[in-house]
Amino acid sequence: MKFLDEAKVYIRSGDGGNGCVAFRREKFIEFGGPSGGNGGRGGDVVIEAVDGLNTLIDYRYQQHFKAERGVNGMGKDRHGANGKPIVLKVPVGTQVFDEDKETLLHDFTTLREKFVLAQGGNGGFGNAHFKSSTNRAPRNANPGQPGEERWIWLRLKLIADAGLVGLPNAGKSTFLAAVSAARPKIADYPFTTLHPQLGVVNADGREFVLADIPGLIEGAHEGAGLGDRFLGHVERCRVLLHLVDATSEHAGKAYKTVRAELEAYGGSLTEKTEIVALNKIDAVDADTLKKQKDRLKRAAKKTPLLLSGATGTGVKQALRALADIIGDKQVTSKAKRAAEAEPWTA
Ligand SMILES: Nc1nc2c(ncn2[C@@H]2O[C@H](COP(=O)(O)OP(=O)(O)OP(=O)(O)O)[C@@H](O)[C@H]2O)c(=O)[nH]1
Ligand SMILES: [Mg+2]
Repeated sequence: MKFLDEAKVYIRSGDGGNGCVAFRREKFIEFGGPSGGNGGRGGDVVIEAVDGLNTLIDYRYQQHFKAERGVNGMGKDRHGANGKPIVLKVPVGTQVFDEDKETLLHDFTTLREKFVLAQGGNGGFGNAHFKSSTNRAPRNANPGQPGEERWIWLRLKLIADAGLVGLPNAGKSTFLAAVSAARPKIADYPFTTLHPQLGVVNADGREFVLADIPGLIEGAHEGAGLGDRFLGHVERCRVLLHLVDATSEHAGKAYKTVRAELEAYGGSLTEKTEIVALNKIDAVDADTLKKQKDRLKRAAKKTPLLLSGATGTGVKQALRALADIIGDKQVTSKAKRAAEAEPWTA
């Protein structure tokens, strides 16, 4: 498995160190007084969005993360050291959910963002702390407070501006390869693409990130094919490019199948702006093309673009249409590197 977009992780912050009960004992010094130091604070569990990561694969190998405990206080007024925090590193686009998988604890959208998942326990006071004018030899100290423990879910959602959807074999990966430096696997069988792939597109100087996801089939929301779990990756897109294969049996039905799956997935996918394109127009004769175009137009209730990812026909227009919706923005060099650094192959 090369790609992991979900992981369950156990975290525990450090317990606080105990306070200490001690008295100063030295030759020639009578009643040296209390000298028990405080316990150190336990370490926090922190989670941070870092550069250069694009999968949660690391969490396949390690699922338990514990921060250090605070050191106990000691005699001679020595305080215990604080426990070291532990930092979980995740890619930008990661969402942190509670154990129920529903309560969103944090959504990482920018680089170097940090979030404290669990605070370390406070250290206990040593008996020196309790010294007062009325109690000059206290014999009590506090225990350190326990750290917090919990299970959390990490879920990665790609941050792309535009997303490619369609049935398997519609030519999505071919399109991505034609318009970006990404080199997705392309073949004439369904489910060639097993995990999402990003590419940076340059449309007349306007740049955006395009995501190619595995094809959808009827029943994907019930797990058919590769299911619809990858649709999470297009949830944040501004616009969808829906490719329909002109060589398929019925372009209108193909379109509707995918729309039904987008609908069943929920979220706001069906409310997103959609650009519909009839793809592989180089592979059909003029009659079939007209027939398929009409069917698609009727199903989508708008005129589809005519496209061939293989020969390049209509590709520029499609990119322009996407860029018009996305608007002006520049893809940062970091996002570019992340997108094109052979994502998903850890
Ligand atoms: N003639 C023609 N063939 C195309 C075109 N685009 C893609 N193909 C072919 O169609 C087949 C499927 O292409 P892919 O790009 O792998 O399709 P996909 O939508 O990514 O498929 P999955 O990853 O399985 O969902 C390959 O054999 C491509 O060579 C096109 O514009 N014209
Ligand atoms: Mg593909």
